[in-house]
Amino acid sequence: MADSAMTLSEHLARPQSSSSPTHKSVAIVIERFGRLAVEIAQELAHAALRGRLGTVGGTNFTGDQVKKMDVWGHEVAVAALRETGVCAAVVSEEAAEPVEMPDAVGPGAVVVCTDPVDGSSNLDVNGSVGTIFGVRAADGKTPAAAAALGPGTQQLAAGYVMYGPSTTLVYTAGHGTHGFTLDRASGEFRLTHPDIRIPRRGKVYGINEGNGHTWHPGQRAFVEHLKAQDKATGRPYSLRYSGAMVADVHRTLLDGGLFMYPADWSDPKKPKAKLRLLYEVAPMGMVVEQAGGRASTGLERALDVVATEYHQRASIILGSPDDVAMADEFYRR
Ligand code: FBP
Repeated sequence: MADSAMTLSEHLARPQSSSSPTHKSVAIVIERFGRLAVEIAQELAHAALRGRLGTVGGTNFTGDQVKKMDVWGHEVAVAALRETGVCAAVVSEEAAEPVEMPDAVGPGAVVVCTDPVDGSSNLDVNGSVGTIFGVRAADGKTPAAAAALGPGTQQLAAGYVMYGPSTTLVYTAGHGTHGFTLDRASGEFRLTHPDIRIPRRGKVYGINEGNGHTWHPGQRAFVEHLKAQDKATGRPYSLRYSGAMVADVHRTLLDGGLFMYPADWSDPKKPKAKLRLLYEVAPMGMVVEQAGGRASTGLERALDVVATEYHQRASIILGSPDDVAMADEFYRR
């Protein structure tokens, strides 16, 4: 079946997508992420043989240790997006300042926010990692990257690539969420998961329980609720946590349940989140909502959070709509 399935390029070219210049650029950018994913998958498969495991030494502008694959991934992603000619700026996890691309101007120009290699802690242990992206209209802004600031509802498209046993690309351009699998022989992504619909409720939750002592009381009570024995409501839920947001979100999208990375509420006046709003939380929020799911911070809809800084952090609770609604309820108590 799959090898005759529609390719990513064919899917992006379908007539139903709007024909506005910006939407053409969205298709060009997503198609380019598809080809970039083939390159990254190849490099990941040979990283240990090419001396590309381990860190570059020192820490980056957010105090994190930087992996060699993070730096390489950033460079090839920026080069690929520049090559499209429609990308006016890139906000990347690996660059303190956005990369402006003044050659890309005009009505169709877009701004891309990306985490080129997500799940860095899995790189040296051959665990699943991913690439995440969100696309917004550049709107003639100067600097162009400023168009990335604002709520996640302004995203035109979003998606991710998961590098696991197979390489999967999932995207939404506001018309549902669709999944493709890389046919390594042809280098083409083929439609294997059309119009993904997340189950209303799940049986699995993903969270780093090691942070439990820092959680909001509502978050702690909610996780206790998920772990309580009650056959009638399908509890206890099972815990699954891969250490890479992309892998945990992908499982949640297909099987239902929850992925959560709540903020640290040790100081309730200043909750501290970990994941980044523009290139982790907002893109994944759009992907999940377009599949019938829900994405919350515990206190508000994740896509309503207004980004005022490029590397702003936000907490996230996403997944099956009934499960996320229940989490919000616990936060309100
Ligand atoms: P990066 O690896 O791109 O920095 O992403 C952050 C991340 O690795 C997520 O993919 C993952 O969900 C989370 O951090 C894991 O964090 P922790 O190790 O604290 O559980």
